[in-house]
Amino acid sequence: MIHAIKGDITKISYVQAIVNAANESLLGGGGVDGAIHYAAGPDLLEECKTLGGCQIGEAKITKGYNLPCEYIIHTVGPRWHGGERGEAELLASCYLNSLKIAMENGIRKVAFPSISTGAFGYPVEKAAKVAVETVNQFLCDHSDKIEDVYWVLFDNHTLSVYENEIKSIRDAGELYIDKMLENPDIVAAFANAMNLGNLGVIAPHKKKYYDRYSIQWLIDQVDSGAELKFITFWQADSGCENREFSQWYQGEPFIINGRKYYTAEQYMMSEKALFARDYEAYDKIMKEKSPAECKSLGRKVKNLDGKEWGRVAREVIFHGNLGKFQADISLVDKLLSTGDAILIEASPYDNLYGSGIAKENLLNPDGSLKVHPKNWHTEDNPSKLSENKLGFVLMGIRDLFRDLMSKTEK
Ligand code: AR6
Repeated sequence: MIHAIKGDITKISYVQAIVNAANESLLGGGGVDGAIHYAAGPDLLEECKTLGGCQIGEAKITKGYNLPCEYIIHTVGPRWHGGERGEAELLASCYLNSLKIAMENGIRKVAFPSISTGAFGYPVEKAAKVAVETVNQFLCDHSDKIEDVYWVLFDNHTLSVYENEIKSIRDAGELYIDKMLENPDIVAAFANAMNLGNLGVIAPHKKKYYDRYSIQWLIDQVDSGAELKFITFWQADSGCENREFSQWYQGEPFIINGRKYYTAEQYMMSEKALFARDYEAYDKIMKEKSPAECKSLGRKVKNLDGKEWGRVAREVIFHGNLGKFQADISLVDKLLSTGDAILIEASPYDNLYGSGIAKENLLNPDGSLKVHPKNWHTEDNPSKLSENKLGFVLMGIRDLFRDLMSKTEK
């Protein structure tokens, strides 16, 4: 994906390479160049001396030395002379050549500064347009090789300009990931790679699955007198009923977008950290196998906009659980074996992802409901209606797998 974030590029640990906005000598300078040389240490200069400089628009690679990333790609941006001296083409070349070098070196995640917009005087709005369009096009052609491109921007103004540029490309439907999904060959290849036949789960369709069920839907079902069956789960320790459905369940590790996760909880908490742009927390969560630790790190994520996060949480848990189930067909079988039952995370503590009520207080011995869903709440928060988001998202995933099966059986 393409991201614009605020920060100091010398501190970024989650990419394999950062790009330096250097000058033709490659022997250091001010701005981001100075900061990179300072943080990498004097060995960087020694290696740079062997490179014989670099032309404007070209790029060369060195090791990362004391930086948290493995490599530095040095490129030389154009100086701004009013725009009539090929500045845009040269700036585009900086991005293209940097990404080519990244690809040749097996680098999948790269961070750029805002090349040329400091000492070289390139107007930020104009530079951001070239930068984002060039990288977006490159990713269209090479998304199998380059996974993430970040702009790490030092000041709020530059950040907002790059953010707006990404947004306008996305709003125009030109963002590479959306364009790729219009191509049936790519969708089919993607589906094959996931071993699921020609699956219709890609972005435009998935909302109908993760948003299909809700507490209001259940209230209406109960009120309409429909015959309903309920299946609960909570906690993942051995012996816990239907423990496979818990986000803490640890089965086969699974891969989502090239990253490995041990539990759906880890996926969710890492996404939470990314959502809040707390990359330090993200790093910690990605290194942590225990779901309990992931959750506790997730609680400490800084600068989280809880309301906004609440709006996307369903989609996030849908992705995480889809990844988890896809990694293990026996989990899919287990999910499908629940038929049309209402799935409930019967946690007495969780009124958001669960019912807020433990199984014994929620269901009668014959499996019927003891408490109407309009009265589901945790003991300590009677005024807040429980939402059972995890249960409902899992029901959406169950529908998805069922639809896929019926498509592939035809
Ligand atoms: N992390 C991220 N961005 C930074 C950092 C940092 N640590 N430090 C500065 N920036 P500039 P240029 C931002 O001048 O225009 C050097 O002397 C900065 O706020 O570094 O391509 C070279 O040796 C600005 O938004 O690069 C060349 O002679 C952006 O990085 C010349 O400057 C680029 O500013 C290159 O000029």
